[in-house]
Amino acid sequence: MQNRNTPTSANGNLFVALRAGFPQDLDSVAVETDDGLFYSWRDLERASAMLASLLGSLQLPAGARIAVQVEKSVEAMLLYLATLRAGFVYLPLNQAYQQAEIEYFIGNAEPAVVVCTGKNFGWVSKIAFKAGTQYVFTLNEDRSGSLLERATHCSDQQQPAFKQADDLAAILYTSGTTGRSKGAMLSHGNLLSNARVLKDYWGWRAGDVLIHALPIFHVHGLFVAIHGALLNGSKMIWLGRFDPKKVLEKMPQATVFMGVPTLYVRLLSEPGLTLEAARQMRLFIAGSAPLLIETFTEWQKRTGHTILERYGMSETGMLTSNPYDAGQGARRGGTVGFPLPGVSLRVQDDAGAALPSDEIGAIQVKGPNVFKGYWRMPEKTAEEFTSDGFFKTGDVGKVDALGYVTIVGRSKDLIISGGYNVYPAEVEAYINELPGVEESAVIGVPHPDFGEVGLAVVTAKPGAALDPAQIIASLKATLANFKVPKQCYVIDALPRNSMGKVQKNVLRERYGSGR
Ligand code: MCA
Ligand code: AMP
Repeated sequence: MQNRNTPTSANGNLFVALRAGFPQDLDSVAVETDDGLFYSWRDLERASAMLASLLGSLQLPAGARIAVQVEKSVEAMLLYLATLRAGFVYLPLNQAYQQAEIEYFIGNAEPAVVVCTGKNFGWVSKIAFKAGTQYVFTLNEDRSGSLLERATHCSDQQQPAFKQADDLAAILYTSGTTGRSKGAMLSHGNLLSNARVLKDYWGWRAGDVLIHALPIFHVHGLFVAIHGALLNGSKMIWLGRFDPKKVLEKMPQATVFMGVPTLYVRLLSEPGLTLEAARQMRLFIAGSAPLLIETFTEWQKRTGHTILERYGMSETGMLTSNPYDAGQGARRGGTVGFPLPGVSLRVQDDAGAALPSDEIGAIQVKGPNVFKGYWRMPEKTAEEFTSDGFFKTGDVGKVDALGYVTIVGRSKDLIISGGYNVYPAEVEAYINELPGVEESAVIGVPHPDFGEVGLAVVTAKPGAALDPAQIIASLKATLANFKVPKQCYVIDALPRNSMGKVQKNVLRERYGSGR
């Protein structure tokens, strides 16, 4: 019997598997954009080959990281495919990140190549060259920039690099509870195993068309959505940014939609969301943050469809899913369904003992989708795994007698806002650096659109006067916009317990209504 870690003679490159999903008719439409462009499957094949040829011509070291902070475009997706194809490691970065954040990622990952937008070239290239990056290319939303200019001179014939399943395909930075972000290392095998499981589990079939409305620098838009469509040879209707009206306009030509809960909330506020508008649709999938039961129920009423909620992480890809097939059970709002095939999921108490059904504890997981560790952080990696190889998700939940998993909270101090993760420790560190600030606490409070948003509570140094609006303005100048607390209060002292620890639960009670 072959262990999944045993080297094999088959090429384990994820790109090879994705390309095998392309339909026979390579001239049919693979991607249709909202600004009227059509890309055939042959275009995807040729353009990814040209970009891979370019990367291959740069004499990069094995395992080189290709860091990318660009606007969403089909070309950005092609760059991802080309990176896989050429055998390098893709490192996507949120467009909202500002200088200090980018400086950290580039300094930590030491990418050989950085691709940024033309408007950011000045400051990004300065940071990158200082960190030893060999090449900085530009790629703009309108397809201009040095990356494509160079690639047009490269061959459209390229043999995908030979990769083992365990070889690194991507690094996704996920913030740390104690400060700096950690790079989750995902292998070709991690990504492919998850994509294959989801293809079967969600019943991807011939004729499916996906509306792609998510950003492509996170697991949801980059892996779950794109891999799903490519592996199934399905056309994507590609929206540069989420716009509920555009989604509704495209819905009659589509069958599958994926979104974070905020997307569903915003769609529900459109009068055009009706049974008729959703008639062609086969499947609505939600994840990345808890879907409120009201959203789930309202969606059923308005569209006649039951949203399928699933749960995952950057470190693991998808872990659980409500069933697609009614024969396997109902899709239950408020739950994230069953562990996916191949995923072992257990709930433990603080002492490390397995808990029976319906009891709440720490969720731990194991499976071929679970990452290889945090980039250059062996100790942190070791801390996050149990001695028997389960990954500690930091999520708190339970499994009922039928096997449905419910997430009830998080042991990690994390806010999920509109599907983006915000780590209070990181934001507090920035606030604490501001003049006149003694200390701060950032908490998550409920929000009707983003689900949860950050709220900062700050104390002043003796004699200093603080202006909450000024604090927010200062943060906006340095931090990615989604991390900036929506409200700020200046108080005399933070509530503390007898151990001296800030009582965030007390602050949540006090400010939880988001007043
Ligand atoms: C924008 N803003 C936000 C957010 N997005 N604030 C908090 N949280 C956010 N998510 C800020 C803007 O900077 C602006 O601030 C103000 O809110 C209003 O912006 P708006 O124009 O409404 O925002 P938008 O451009 O429409 O973006 C909202 C969005 C976007 C479409 C919901 O946040 C989004 O695409 N979210 C999806 C994230 C995602 O893909 N997550 C998947 C992670 P100001 O007015 O002050 O300038 S993958 C994952 O979690 C795991 C693995 C999984 O299970 O999938
Ligand atoms: P990330 O670090 O961006 O990969 O975010 C992963 C986290 O998102 C998980 O650990 C969960 O806390 C949360 N998450 C993802 N999907 C769901 C869901 N369906 N319900 C509740 N939380 C979720």
